[in-house]
Amino acid sequence: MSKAPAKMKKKVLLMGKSGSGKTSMRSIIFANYIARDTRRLGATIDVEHSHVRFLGNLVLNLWDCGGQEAFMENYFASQRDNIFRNVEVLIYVFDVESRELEKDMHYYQSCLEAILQNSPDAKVFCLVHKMDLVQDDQRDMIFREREEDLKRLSKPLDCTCFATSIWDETLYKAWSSIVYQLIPNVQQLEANLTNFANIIEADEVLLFERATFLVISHCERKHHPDIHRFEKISNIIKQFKLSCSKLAATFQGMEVSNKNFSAFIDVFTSNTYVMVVMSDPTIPSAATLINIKNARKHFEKLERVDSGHSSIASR
Ligand SMILES: Nc1nc2c(ncn2[C@@H]2O[C@H](COP(=O)(O)OP(=O)(O)OP(=O)(O)O)[C@@H](O)[C@H]2O)c(=O)[nH]1
Ligand SMILES: [Mg+2]
Repeated sequence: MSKAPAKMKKKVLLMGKSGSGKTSMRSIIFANYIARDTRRLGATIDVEHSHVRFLGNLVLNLWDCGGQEAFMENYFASQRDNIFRNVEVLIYVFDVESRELEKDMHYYQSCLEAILQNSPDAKVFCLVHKMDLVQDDQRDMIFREREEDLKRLSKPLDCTCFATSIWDETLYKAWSSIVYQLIPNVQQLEANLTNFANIIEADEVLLFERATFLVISHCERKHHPDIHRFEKISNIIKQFKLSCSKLAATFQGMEVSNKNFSAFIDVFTSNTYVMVVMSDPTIPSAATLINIKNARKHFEKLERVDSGHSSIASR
């Protein structure tokens, strides 16, 4: 008899000044909000904890830290150990339109100091958020400037920066990348996906986490020019799935075809959806659907073994 693998909890700190958009992002990615609904969110009081089950045994322990100054001061003083201990990931959110850049940076540095002391191995991500408020042709330049400053200020820690907005797919790109770092044995998953793609002769295969629709693994066998396609698909399909559930329907899958390719999106394992893109016109849809069906069991098993092994390794 196999024992159920132990849960693996990973503490994720979400920080940044009040109104920068922390709770908005969390609600959209993990709680099925749509962007418009976030306008109704009130300021977060102290810390809001949430546990998100992600890929079976992986549990994200999100600490959404209210950013009002009185709270921030507390985090760095009386609550310091409690907040900054055992952190796996720090996500620091900057409002790109903030007019108190210096103060924002000051708080960020205090935060890094506390991280260095208490969780020196934590991974650090900075989100330059609300990019939709910046004029289109200025976005790249402004982001690069900020990124350069942040990387310099973060030393000796390394930080990865993303330009984000709740109003487009950039949010999915950032959160996919973050979550990707937390998935145990993601390389093994990717190797198996590559195998699968080769066997069925797909152009591309993607795996999405089932609840969030974040891309957690992919294999590209034929070059595709749009580097933003993953997050666009996450965004579109998640919206569609939410619309379905409002109509009391469950989204199971879909097939989209034109003269160049067919794309199949389908429920895959208990924690994932899969997308398969095929362009060989001699392979009938039915064959691909059967191939997907046959691969399920293998990936289901892989998922269980995966998380089981690594939960032992991580002790
Ligand atoms: N234009 C724009 N507005 C955003 C974006 N993200 C969030 N907002 C808005 O910003 C406001 C504040 O968002 P919250 O998520 O509550 O901010 P918070 O960081 O949680 O604030 P505290 O809980 O006080 O720390 C809301 O009205 C959101 O709709 C974005 O990407 N673009
Ligand atoms: Mg909040």
